[in-house]
Amino acid sequence: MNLTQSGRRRFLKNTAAFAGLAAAGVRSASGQMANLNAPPSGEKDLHEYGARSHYETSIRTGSLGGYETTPTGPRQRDFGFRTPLQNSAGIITPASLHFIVSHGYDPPDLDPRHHRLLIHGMVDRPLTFSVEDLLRLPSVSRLHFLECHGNSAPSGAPTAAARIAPNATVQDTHGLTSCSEWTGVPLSLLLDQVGVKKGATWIVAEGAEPGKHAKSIPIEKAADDVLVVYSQNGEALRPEQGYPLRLLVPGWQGINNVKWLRQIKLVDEPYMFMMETTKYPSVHPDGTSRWFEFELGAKSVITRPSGGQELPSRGFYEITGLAWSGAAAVRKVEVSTDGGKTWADAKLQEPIARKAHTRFTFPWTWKGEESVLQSRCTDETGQVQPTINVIAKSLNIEVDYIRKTSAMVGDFNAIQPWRVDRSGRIQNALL
Ligand SMILES: Nc1nc2c(c(=O)[nH]1)N[C@H]1C(S)=C(S)[C@@H](COP(=O)(O)O)O[C@H]1N2
Ligand SMILES: [Mo]
Repeated sequence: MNLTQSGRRRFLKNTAAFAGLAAAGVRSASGQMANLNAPPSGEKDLHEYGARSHYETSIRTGSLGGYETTPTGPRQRDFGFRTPLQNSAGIITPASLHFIVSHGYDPPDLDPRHHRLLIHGMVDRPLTFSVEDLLRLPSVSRLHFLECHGNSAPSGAPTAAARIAPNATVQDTHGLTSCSEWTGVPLSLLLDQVGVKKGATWIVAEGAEPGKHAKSIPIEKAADDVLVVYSQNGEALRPEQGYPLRLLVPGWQGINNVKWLRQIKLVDEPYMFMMETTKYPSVHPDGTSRWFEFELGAKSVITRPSGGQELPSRGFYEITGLAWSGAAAVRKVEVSTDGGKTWADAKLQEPIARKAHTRFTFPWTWKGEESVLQSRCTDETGQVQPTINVIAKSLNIEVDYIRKTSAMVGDFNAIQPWRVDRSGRIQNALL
């Protein structure tokens, strides 16, 4: 059976609420305009699709995966690139600099004319949606951050070394978070279309790359604020971010936000995929691990001045950074310039959106003394960003274990201290 064809017909038939739309869909005009100022052949016309000034050099840093040797044989490494937060302004991350975590694969080359999203399992009517089908449905645009829950963890060999080194930058420590305006269709609307059967308690979402990244998500969340997204910051998703469709699961660990989304199945239990059971959960010294933790905690970091930078002279500096929480909006950010002895409220910039980065600023005059700069986020639910010592205590582990373990201590949202020495050099002072 050709699911695509029949699914599409069913979609059109069952979409009673939107029956006024012509079956042919709305197409954009594709007429080519003659370019009177075409550059000599071989040269790019930067007016057709913009590029930044060649003086701007800020880039993602990371690794392309490949293989690494482990005691149990070769292992495919993750494909990970970090956002240069030290140069960030406001709260939107340009798509070109959005962080990337992909489990070993380049983005698959998916043609949006042929790509389909299938929603099936414990439903009344399984349906398939093309991108064009989704574009006809009521859309929403929302500001949300994404964050890999390994972000800022000072554990997990071999890459942790770079994150806890004294010369680590905020890109090294916190670069696995970014924030965008995402546009798409609420998943709840699609679930209404397929009709959720009683007893369906989870969804499992799967991507279209060779490794078929998949994730189990409780149905309450799926029906709450999850989006099926096709746009990022006003244009189509980038291939690295899941073109042409991804799941956006606000405030929850990055791993839930399935890219290159091709099917959602409604089921009555989590599917225990490799990534959610063995690879991603934090492992404790006693061998236990934490499964199915979803929501990211309250977190913040000073992005400027920050690790690896240098204050050229004494005098005034605006301290600035980002704060966010997976639970709610940011209520308050406090800044300390004396190693945590005293704290004062930072100013929060508008807009302050739920489950989005919030920009804070704090005026500071450096008189040449050694200083430790840090920020502390409180969200609307009252969660306060903890110190590394408080985290270790709550997990019943030693700070030293966090530093030395090759397992990842994820969801690590500790306060990040940056030490300014008398010469103005700034270093990572977490450990
Ligand atoms: N299909 C697919 N989706 C995926 C992944 C993946 O490897 N494949 N990685 C997940 C992880 S672990 C994270 S942190 C986020 C990262 O999203 P980004 O690459 O758009 O920043 O995507 C998630 N979705
Ligand atoms: Mo991740």
